[in-house]
Amino acid sequence: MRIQLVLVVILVTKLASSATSKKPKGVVGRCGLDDEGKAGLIASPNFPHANYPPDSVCNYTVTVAENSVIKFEFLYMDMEDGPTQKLSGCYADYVVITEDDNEESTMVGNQRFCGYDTPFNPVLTKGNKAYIWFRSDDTIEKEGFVIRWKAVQAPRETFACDFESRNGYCSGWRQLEPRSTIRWKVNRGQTRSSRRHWVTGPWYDHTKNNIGGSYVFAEATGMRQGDVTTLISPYFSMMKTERYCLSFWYHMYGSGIGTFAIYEVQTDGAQDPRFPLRGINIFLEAGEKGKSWQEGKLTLNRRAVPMRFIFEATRGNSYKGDIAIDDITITEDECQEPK
Ligand SMILES: [Ca+2]
Ligand SMILES: [Ca+2]
Repeated sequence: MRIQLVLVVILVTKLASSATSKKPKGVVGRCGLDDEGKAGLIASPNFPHANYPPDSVCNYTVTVAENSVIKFEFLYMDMEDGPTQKLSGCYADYVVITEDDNEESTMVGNQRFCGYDTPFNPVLTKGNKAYIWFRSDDTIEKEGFVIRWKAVQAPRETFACDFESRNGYCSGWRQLEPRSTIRWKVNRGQTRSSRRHWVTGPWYDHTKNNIGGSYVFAEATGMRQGDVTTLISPYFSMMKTERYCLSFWYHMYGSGIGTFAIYEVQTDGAQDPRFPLRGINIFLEAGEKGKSWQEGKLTLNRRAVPMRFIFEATRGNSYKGDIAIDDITITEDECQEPK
């Protein structure tokens, strides 16, 4: 308790003070700027000589090369504080970054930026153009802000999933119905319903083929016949080449195995993956397939919009029906037949 009190005192002292970080040198702020290239600095009007004026409305744009995205870092912040820096906060003086020429559109980093010091993590755009909006109200002016922008390579798609990450599902993969009690479960070794006699599920995962490797499975125990469990992939852009190969390993061992299906979901708004409409069925297997992992490969054509994939298991007629999947990838070519 005493430690907490000391911490509160320190925090209050920090909030009450002005900016403590070092003022960046060599940058002169102005109201509005169209910047382009690989990197640069944006500072508020009058920086570093005087406070920004009241009632400022300044718009800046940054454009970088087509295949890059923009990283923004807050090098210096000394602005009128708001009650909170989240969504509705920072209503006095603030900076907002958007990717549309509209201050009300989705904010990069999901917040307005204001206040003292630089408590903000760097933020990243999804595209190669950004709009920066600075506003001040009619009272209390401060030294202002300095933001560094930099063109960086767009992050690689993280579609591939071997279920070996510490969080189980790979980044961007999730249960389609998050509140459902029926789930794809991360597991190592045999499934619970198979520990004593191997009657369902895999012995080991596919990636490592040992007790250290993980996979996910739809546990039949506790489900009723016909219950479904769904895993949805992150967005995947299929506009680069004419053909793609979706490859995955699945395991369907047990006398009560149900069905395993894959659906392709368009993300242009025509089909909303949050609703039961599953998109287009591109793969379907039913019944037992033996004790070994099976390889599934699907050649897919170029698509005009990013796609997501839903992996769905439907429970069969008994608990001896654990369906498992592992090692999902997409490669930029049509599927090759095994040699
Ligand atoms: Ca103000
Ligand atoms: Ca694995």
